[in-house]
Amino acid sequence: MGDVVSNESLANLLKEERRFDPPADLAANANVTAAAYEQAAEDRLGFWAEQAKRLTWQTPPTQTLDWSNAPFAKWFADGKLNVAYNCVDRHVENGLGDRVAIHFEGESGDSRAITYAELQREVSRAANALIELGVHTGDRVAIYMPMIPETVIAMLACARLGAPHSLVFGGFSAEALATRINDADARVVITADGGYRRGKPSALKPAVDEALTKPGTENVRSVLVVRRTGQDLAEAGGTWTEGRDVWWHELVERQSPTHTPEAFDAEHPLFILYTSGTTGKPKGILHTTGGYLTQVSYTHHAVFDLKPETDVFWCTADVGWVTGHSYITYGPLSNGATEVLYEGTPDTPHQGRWWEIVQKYGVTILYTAPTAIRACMKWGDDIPAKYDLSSLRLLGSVGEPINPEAWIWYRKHIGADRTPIVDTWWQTETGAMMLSPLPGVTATKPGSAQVALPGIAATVVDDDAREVPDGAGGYLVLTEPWPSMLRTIWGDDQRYIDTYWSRFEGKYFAGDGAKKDSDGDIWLLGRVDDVMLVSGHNISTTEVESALVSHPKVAEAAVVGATDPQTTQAICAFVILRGGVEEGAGLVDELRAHVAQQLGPIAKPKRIMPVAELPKTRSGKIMRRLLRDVAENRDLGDVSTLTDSSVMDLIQAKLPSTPGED
Ligand code: 6R9
Repeated sequence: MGDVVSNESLANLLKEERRFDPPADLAANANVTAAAYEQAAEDRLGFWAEQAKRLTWQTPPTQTLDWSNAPFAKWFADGKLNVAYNCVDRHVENGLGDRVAIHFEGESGDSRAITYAELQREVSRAANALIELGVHTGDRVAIYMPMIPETVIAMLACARLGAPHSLVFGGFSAEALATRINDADARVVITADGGYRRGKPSALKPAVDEALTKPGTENVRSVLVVRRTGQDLAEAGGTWTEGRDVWWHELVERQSPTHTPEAFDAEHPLFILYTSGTTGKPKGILHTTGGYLTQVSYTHHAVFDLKPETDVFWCTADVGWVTGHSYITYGPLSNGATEVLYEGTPDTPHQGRWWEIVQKYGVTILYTAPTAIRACMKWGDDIPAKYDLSSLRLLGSVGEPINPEAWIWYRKHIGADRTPIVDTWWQTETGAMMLSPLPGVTATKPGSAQVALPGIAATVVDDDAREVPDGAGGYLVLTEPWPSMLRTIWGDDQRYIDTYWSRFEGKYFAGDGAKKDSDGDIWLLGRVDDVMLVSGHNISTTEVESALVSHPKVAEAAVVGATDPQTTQAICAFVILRGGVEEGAGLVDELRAHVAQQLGPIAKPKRIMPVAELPKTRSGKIMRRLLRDVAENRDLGDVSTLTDSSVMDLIQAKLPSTPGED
């Protein structure tokens, strides 16, 4: 990795000159000021002990960090609290029962507002229902649901009982669901008949039925089913197993709306969430109670500058991903926020759907992913322009490096050239945000997550674990434990040590490449597995992609290194053009010349292929592995985790006539 920036022609890759100071009114009223960095630098653990006071503890902790058994951390170990109480009941006790917690918007326009008082009743009923199904503290509950309020209610009901949940994204197959049920040894599955997606009901229950025929799922004794679409189960390919399957509306709705929460140890497991590694079985990332909630609550307050009385927050992620766990369920609700929960896709029934929702609810803070921003760029500037987006005051990005051009587009066309953008770097494993500007403090740079949050220690190291100087590149590492860190991989402590703590002694290895610019700000360069080796130079896929996206005709780009006899790897780019741009002769040469001019001749793609879509994981990350298969004319590997596997057929169909070879 060191090469990426030691090479002079690449040293100034996309050197970003644009800076955006915090708006004066935001800075003057910001929840968090520059003093937070000083406090945390002086006394990191004291800083986190202070943040833990944001929560209501039944037994306040006297200990902060126990790192004596590193890398197995304990935070606030002698404290006791209930997560659901912190996210719901205490707000009602504080007189906020009438505040809307969730504005639910269904894909087809049905909507429902749920106040904190209602949420308390619903979560209590669901907890009582789980008790009736025999769920005990410590039992694992699998949740396989669409984006509906019952999903959040189910998570909170599990948390209330100390029964760790394991959400499996609703787009995953029966096979993937079975693997996860088996690994966590789940006892109950909560699901729905289906959800709405792209204007149609999309069934879920049949996948549960199929999953439960597979070995290793025998311990599931109940399936609790929300009726969302009302579709005929048998017609959708499902079954109903008497004695095992039970309707939510029959069981939950007849329960008492009160339930007294019990406080659990701060290190009690809260949830398991699986991340699919590139190889091997998925890793069950384990998060626990007190440290996790402290950091999601603090970061949601600090990074989004949340004013719960007036803000309307919207995180567009699916609740089945970590972003949904931390910034739909636990962060916003622990802070008493009002938030939007949207069931469907951004372009159903039309490409202005999101902006219509922003306008309808007066959304003030929007948190989304670069992939969605680039899709909007592709659809055209005129679409958001039709809506009143003036309520927005802060924008966030997460999930992938955001190309500077996409950042600028987001600020200009969604944020009216006025709103700060917080580019937040973190992972399922980190539980909460780790690097991000603070909107009232940091002068932001398009494309960079910039700095570790107060209380977080991150840096960039070389192959020998030495911190790189400003202006150089290497690997992103976290050098001190943090409250919301994963505690282990479920059932596999050794894999936890090997995966995260063995590459650099005493440091957490995130798997991401990064560089420090001349100010010491951090730029993420993508997963290290994706870095290309071209004629002896390590070149980051992210930087070549950003160079392509900085061309006015390109909305999105994915770059891979394909084996090449002369140069070890050759850069191969797949590009999606902006709305209205024709492919046309000369385009490929124009783009190659543009990259060469931006980054230097070494980074010039050997091939560029305009495509209609790119293969993405279901959380919106580009699957470069498949594009490498295409670029190297190999049979495609596993496409089961793709959002839409027909995308690959389209890409392959284009191959024979591909222009742009040297
Ligand atoms: C929250 C989430 C984690 C990986 C991470 C990195 C990439 C996330 C990013 C970012 C650059 C950002 N990533 N946020 N890269 N800038 N702001 O996405 O969790 O699904 O576990 O993915 O996503 O590569 O290592 P997860």
